[in-house]
Amino acid sequence: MSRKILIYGNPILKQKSLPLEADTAQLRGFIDELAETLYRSDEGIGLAAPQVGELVRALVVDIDHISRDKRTNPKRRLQVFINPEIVWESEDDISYNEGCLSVPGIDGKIYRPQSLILRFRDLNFKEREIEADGLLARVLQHEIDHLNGTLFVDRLSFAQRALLVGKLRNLRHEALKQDKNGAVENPDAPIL
Ligand code: QAP
Ligand code: CO
Repeated sequence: MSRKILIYGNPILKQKSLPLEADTAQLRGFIDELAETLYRSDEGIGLAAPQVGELVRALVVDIDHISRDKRTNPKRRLQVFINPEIVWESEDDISYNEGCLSVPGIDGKIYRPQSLILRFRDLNFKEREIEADGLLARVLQHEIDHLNGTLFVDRLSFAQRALLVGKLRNLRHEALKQDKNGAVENPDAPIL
């Protein structure tokens, strides 16, 4: 079953997620739902648990999901990361244009380290470590931000954000419509 993706303005996206304790049947079921939600999106390459309303430290990535031609190459390349921790990052910050399924229609240039070493658990709860750079390192940092309640728009400069105020306000109204009984923040509160 695919889940509803929470939109900018929903306060769940600002909360910190909790570590997962063990490999359980529920965890596998949930990761399947997270993956299905990512693949349903057609335009997503990464999705973190809080984006579907679960405040747990899990995320899924498929960095070729958008670029792959599904007719000639239908094979999915899903990567699952549970309780991810960045144990090393490079000193060099590079800029990259980021987007987010929870902030549809908006993108922005963000500086982040080019490469990193990540420690995490796989679906069997086995501890693993990978070195990542390029797009994978970028998406991992973006998704780990979600686990800590940070969105890429929170990392934009004041001037960059000022240009997006109108669009962000519209998204916040969408979040309110999406979650009528939920505690969505006041959609008319100032954004800057
Ligand atoms: C994170 O984001 C990411 O605005 C994953 O209208 C992406 O998959 C990190 C998406 C790029 C770094 C670089 C965005 C879909 C998907 C949109 C996504 C949209 C539809 C974003
Ligand atoms: Co995102």
